[in-house]
Amino acid sequence: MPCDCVAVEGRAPHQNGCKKSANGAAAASHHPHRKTYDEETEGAEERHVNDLRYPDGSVRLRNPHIELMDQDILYHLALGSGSHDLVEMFGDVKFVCMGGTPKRMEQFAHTIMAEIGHKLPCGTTLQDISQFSYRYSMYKVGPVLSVSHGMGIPSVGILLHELIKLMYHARVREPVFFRIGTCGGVGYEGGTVVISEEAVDGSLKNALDVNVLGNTISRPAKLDKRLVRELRGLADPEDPYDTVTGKTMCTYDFYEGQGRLDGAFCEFNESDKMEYLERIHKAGVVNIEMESLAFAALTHHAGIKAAVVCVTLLDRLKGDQVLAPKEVLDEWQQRPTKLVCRYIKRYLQMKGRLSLDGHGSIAVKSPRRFKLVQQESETYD
Ligand code: R2B
Ligand code: URA
Repeated sequence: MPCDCVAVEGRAPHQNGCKKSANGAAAASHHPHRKTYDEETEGAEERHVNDLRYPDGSVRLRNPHIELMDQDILYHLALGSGSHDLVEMFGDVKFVCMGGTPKRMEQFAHTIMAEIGHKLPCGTTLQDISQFSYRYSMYKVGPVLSVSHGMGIPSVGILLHELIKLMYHARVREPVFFRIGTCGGVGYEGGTVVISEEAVDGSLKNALDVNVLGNTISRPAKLDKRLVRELRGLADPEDPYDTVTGKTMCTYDFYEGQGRLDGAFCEFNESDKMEYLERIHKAGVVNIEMESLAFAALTHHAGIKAAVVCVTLLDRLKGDQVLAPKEVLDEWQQRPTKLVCRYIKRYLQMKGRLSLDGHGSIAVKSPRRFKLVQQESETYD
């Protein structure tokens, strides 16, 4: 039965609230079953991604229920499609950058603001958009969202469901997701930057197993190969550290799950541990962390380009404990950030959207006089 829905700006009809697709048949005619995509080539990858987008490049949800809902509350982000104008608030987003802690992602927001010359209106500051969720924090700097994801697959999984829906509600076109994080190196010393080629679980399986209604679904944990190459190409030979690519092992635990001998429990010995680490190293694993499997699997399932860039905090072939001093760890954690900033800057430069005439809410005319005024102000009680 034909309906009277109208496609808006290249998007298919039935997206926000049209009830005519409420019966399965009508919904299926607008959301035909997507082919499975265990194809190997990049061409197939591109087709997979295109299949999951509307003609204007915006994110298509693989869930027929959402468009039938009166409103969609993104509970852990303290946002909702009925309460917030998500197109107005987030429609211009291009990059969604995620990392573990709220503090680090607030810092990232300030860094990217300086890097891309984004100006806030005078007298205003960055605000945590999700502060009332008390779960994740989120900052927006022009086309960049900076969001904390917490620790582990369940935490990043919940966030990704809501961020992918946010992209859909906000009609964001061709977003790119980054995870910027920390990890243990396998054969790489602390401070090495690792760009993940793909994510594997503790038994080297390149898929995320999700238990749905009592059944296990395996979702391929693939990352965008071209994005890996582009990021690799942005590593500066002058950088005083190595930037490498390889497989990332993602585990459900930091201690026993990563073969550490220093957890509260341990039922294996040093040689069992080394045999395992050598085996995964030979299989191409270069680092171990705790989110990449869900990050790769859910972004791939949504047809969203994504990359994982981490810095190693130690070489797991040499030990278990993170021993580097705090200042050193802080500097190391800037390294993946730098690479992602270079990527975002280069993209905006190519699009002619980079403004380098200031940042924050203050425009400086003369740095020397600016400093003098600041110093003078500080001397008054
Ligand atoms: C890296 O560091 C955290 C564990 O310390 C975890 O979130 C991860 O992936
Ligand atoms: N994060 C991890 O998950 N593992 C490490 O060894 C270091 C950081």
